[in-house]
Amino acid sequence: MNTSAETRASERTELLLRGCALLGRTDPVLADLLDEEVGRQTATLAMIASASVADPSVLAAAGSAFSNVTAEGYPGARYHPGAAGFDAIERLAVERAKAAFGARYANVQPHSCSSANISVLTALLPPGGVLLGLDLDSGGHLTHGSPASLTGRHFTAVHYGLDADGLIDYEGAAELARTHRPGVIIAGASAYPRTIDFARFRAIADSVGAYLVADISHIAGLVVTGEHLSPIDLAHVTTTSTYKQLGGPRGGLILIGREHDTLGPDGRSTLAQLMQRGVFPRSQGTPDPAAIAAKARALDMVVQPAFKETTRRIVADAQALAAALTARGHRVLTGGTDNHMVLLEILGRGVTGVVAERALEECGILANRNRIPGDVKPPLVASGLRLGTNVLAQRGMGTAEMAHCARLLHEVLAATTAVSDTEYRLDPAVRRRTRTEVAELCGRFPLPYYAPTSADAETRTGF
Ligand code: DSN
Repeated sequence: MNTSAETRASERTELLLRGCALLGRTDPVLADLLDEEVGRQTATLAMIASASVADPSVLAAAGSAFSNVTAEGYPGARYHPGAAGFDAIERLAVERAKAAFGARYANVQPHSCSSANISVLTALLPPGGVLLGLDLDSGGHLTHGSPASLTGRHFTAVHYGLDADGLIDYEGAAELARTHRPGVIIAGASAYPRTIDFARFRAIADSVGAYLVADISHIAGLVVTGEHLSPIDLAHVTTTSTYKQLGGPRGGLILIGREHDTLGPDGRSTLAQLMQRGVFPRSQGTPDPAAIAAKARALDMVVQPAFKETTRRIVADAQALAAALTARGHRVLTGGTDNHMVLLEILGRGVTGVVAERALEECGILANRNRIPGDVKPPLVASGLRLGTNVLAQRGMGTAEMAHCARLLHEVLAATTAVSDTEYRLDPAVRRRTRTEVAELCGRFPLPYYAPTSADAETRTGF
């Protein structure tokens, strides 16, 4: 770093430190809540499949003075002055997104993957146009045409599901495509533990002249490192969130590979041009420059060798966790996993998903209830439990620790007695013992860089 870069870095650091000090002095209530959250996260065994932990450098970028910049439009074509610095940040984030995913086009402005999906769908479909996506109860996402979402109300949504083995019913999807002639097919899931065959989806889309949109929010990290086959050149458009597996801030991306200059449905604009307009001005106004800076930081981290190691561990850990739970008599949907996710049918053990979730949380373990195919319980109750290994792998836990985690999960569930769909009794001795073991495990595998003394974390970063 030269002297002027050092001065700027120290100004930025001083600003963050002054902000923290001011917050503590002038708003202790809020400061306490923020402090408690760091403590909670460091001491909790998070198995939320849609979560990862952002490196503190990502948090620092997200908390930068770029938060003060208002600039609609795109680099070099803004609707406000004062955006030269933001232009450079956005160009950097776009280049890093393209490099990480091997894409030819990237839009880094979506505030989330839900916003990205809405932008893409409104760019490719007319109001009322037909959309074919995975059913929510089969593991799909709200923005894949659920009636509860704008995407299910504004478009005509048709849904494919799973076969008897719990795998995506590609034949059924092809049949639905022939019958309903969708303009867009979405391949992607929020609760699906197996590899998604994007090539097969592309063949289905081509057979009916539909655009294929791949939503890789849950598996984006695995796609970057090749642990899951990439849809970038198979789909017409790919979307992802940046926080689920990329260790980034809240946000989304739109990516296009070889189809970037393919003409869209209007026959005049390329897909890349349609996506640019689909985000701004059609579905979003001002982008969030600080979040885009944080995306740039995360996108640089995911191309480092340490992240490749982390994603290998994510998959190996999930497979070990699934095997250990199966050995303890749990019903793992599809019999295992190819990604970071393990889905359990839990109602058969006499407790609902929400009861399992709450009992585990009391013990310091986070996993969320999830509806499963044929679920007889409402979404807030659910019959399944979804586990994920992103954060465990970020902590550096390996397959040996997964046997330990499986035992903890099993013991808590075995000590939980349902009183109703939402109420339960948990053996206090098991609660105490599990909390102690969770604290010990979290202490041995700290969140990298979150604890000032975790020097050994330096050797096993990944985010
Ligand atoms: N889509 C939700 C999930 O999968 O948990 C939130 O990110």
